[in-house]
Amino acid sequence: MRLNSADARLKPGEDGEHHTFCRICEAVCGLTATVENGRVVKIGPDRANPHSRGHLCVKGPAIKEVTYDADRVTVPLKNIGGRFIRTSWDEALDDIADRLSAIIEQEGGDGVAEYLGNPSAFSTSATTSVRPFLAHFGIWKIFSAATQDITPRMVASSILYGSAFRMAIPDLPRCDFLLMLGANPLVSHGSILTAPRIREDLDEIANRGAVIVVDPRKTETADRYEHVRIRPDTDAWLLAAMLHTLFEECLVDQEALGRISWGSLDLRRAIDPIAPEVAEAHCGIPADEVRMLARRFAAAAAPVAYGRTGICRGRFSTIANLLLDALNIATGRFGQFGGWVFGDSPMDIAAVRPSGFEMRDTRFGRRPYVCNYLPFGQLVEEIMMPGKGQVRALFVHSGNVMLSAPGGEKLREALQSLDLFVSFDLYQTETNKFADYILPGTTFIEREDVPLVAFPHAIRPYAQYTDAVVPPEGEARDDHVILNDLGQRLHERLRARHVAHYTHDSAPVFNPMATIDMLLLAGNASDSAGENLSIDYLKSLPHGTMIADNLTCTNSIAKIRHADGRIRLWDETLVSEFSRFQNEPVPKSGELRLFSQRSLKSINSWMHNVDRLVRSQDPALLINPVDAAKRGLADGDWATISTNAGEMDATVLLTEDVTVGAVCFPHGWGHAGGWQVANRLGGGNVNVLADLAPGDLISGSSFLDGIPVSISAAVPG
Ligand SMILES: Nc1nc2c(c(=O)[nH]1)N[C@H]1C(S)=C(S)[C@@H](COP(=O)(O)OP(=O)(O)OC[C@H]3O[C@@H](n4cnc5c(=O)[nH]c(N)nc54)[C@H](O)[C@@H]3O)O[C@H]1N2
Ligand SMILES: Nc1nc2c(c(=O)[nH]1)N[C@H]1C(S)=C(S)[C@@H](COP(=O)(O)OP(=O)(O)OC[C@H]3O[C@@H](n4cnc5c(=O)[nH]c(N)nc54)[C@H](O)[C@@H]3O)O[C@H]1N2
Ligand code: SF4
Ligand SMILES: [Mo]
Repeated sequence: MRLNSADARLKPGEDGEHHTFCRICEAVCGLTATVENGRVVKIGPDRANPHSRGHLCVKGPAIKEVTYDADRVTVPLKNIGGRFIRTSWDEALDDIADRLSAIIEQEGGDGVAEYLGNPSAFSTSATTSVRPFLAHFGIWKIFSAATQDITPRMVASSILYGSAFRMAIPDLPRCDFLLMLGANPLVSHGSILTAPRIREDLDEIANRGAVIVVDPRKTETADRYEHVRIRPDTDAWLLAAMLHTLFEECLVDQEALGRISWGSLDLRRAIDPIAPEVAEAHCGIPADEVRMLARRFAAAAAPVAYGRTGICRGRFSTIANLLLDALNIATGRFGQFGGWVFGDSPMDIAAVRPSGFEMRDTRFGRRPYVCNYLPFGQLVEEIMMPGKGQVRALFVHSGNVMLSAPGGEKLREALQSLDLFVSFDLYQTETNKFADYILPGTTFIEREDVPLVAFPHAIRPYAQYTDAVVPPEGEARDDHVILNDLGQRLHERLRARHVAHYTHDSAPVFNPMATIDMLLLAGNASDSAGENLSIDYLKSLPHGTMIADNLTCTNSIAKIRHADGRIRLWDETLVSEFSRFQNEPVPKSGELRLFSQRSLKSINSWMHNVDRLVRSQDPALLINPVDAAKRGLADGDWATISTNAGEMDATVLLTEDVTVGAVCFPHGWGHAGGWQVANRLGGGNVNVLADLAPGDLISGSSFLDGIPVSISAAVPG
């Protein structure tokens, strides 16, 4: 029965308990926010939310402190000679439209670039407006956090399934053996995997069988289950050798391979040289252990392998992701209960989008263009290299590239040389301090939304609508509201200037919830009560609704986007990548490789201005005592870490948690923006050590995990 209680819901800012959901990470936990006198006074779990059932972490409630932070930018700011001065929306948008229209008149969309930061993926306002806005004005040079965390996965999916947006997930509730590479869900709460109570799911799998975590560090997740130590950036060898063993020992499901895929012979040939002994030399995992792992995987009743960012930031990440899927496919686990499956999204965008992977002609030659994202390093080239099509204007939507992406000084120089740099953010950051304008955005409790990121990858599909809990602070505006306004002004100027290549009759108009409603209608999904999903229906259910208790799983094969409906385990584009892989020399003895770490109270480079989250955080370089002793380093010493790209100092923390030959430091630190608490914190910007050149060549993703570093004792300071 449809409840028509939409009108009974609290309006934004109305006193009482508002039910909403967190949009910091992919778990999208249900939250209850108490409003008194128009302000949020408390945020706690929404125990009646059927999806998270009361789960939350320390970060969700802290959005209250972010929303009311004295350092937050809540009015449009204009940079005048290095100082940010308050301006009006009208003045800011008029000036931006004037300058942008001049650039577009000269260079077309080629003269403008966009960087989409991580939080934009968690905002329906942003996801339904930014890309269409760019497309409307012919802007195609898009950069994104995706090249720092997922494009190799997307390229592998595009090859395998015909769509970069088809990313399979492990059916956790029904598997009994989970092999997990490069993921730490007890801290990250899952990525490309929405399961807010994931610890319970993993505990149950461990009880039924095993959870095995392959990671260079004994992470919080590895510590709770079985841990296999690996040298950073070598997962492709482990997976290749596991597959090698399965083929050699006739443990593959030939029937399933023949029925649902093409190319297994080519793939088998490509991994043939990678015996477990070869993997041992690269990964540091004994060959017998590699064989045992393969046999255990094949012998389990319902095994599945899953990997995340730790296999997306190296030099062979597309291969690693492809082989991960191949392991699932070759053992007959694709599209099976407890196996490797596509989620049941209520709106299937992947079904209508193109494959999402192409090589695109740019003024620097052909470059990977993955879901319309160019390799990050190209942003610096585009800005710095004079000539036709030079990027002179940049938009950044909720991104902090100075800390989150490679580049360091070169990137700073590029940002400073732009003619127009407009940032959409909540704060004055290390990045937008070089901007001409900072346009204040809303925090997630100030906007209406649906949990878009959770739709395709939820283990137990669910949907929810939330209104804003409170109206925006100051003059903050949603992204689509800003772009509607800017789009109108830009449209008028381009028409007035008679810009030949601008042919639109009207400005673009964005209405996020109308778009989502249309997509839900097209998706024709209903919830477990049998009601068709629509925004109106979701409005009547303040705690959200389960679409189903479990995934369908067996519909996965029908979701393959290749015309013949079969998986491609091989593609011509892989030939050169595999030859690079096969010819890669074994790591030099004594080599140290740097990789990343996340912590529970931190989210990438932000939320570091919330004192109660950061008080206890003091980022340090984790190093194994064996490696520390060779360099004469003791606990608490200062060390200098250097690479061919840069140098940074850090205190060292000796721990056997980190495998010998590897060191670990979290990203997102080294603050020097307009956030006063964050600026006082320790820790340096680890990404000054990363090179602008991509690591994984086929996807163009950045090389952030497994960077060879040298470490020596430093002078304190
Ligand atoms: N070495 C290394 N580097 C990494 C990683 C790593 O593991 N190691 N991880 C990578 C990953 S996975 C990611 S996703 C990227 C993240 O990289 P980015 O997306 O570039 O940066 P964030 O640190 O998430 O910064 C988000 C910015 O958005 C602002 N913001 C937050 N919420 C909102 C909002 O609602 N509206 C607006 N307008 N602004 C908002 C914040 O103030 C902040 O300035 O970093 C990557 N970089
Ligand atoms: N608390 C918290 N939660 C977050 C975030 C956060 O900053 N803080 N960020 C969010 C974002 S943007 C993302 S993308 C997700 C990421 O979600 P996850 O990928 O689950 O989280 P990470 O902690 O990055 O896990 C990557 C793991 O890979 C390991 N690793 C590094 N290099 C290698 C390697 O070469 N091989 C293998 N096998 N492992 C390797 C690291 O030690 C780490 O444990 O987390 C999200 N959730
Ligand atoms: S786990 Fe993620 S979604 Fe849940 S409260 Fe924490 S940050 Fe928010
Ligand atoms: Mo990410």
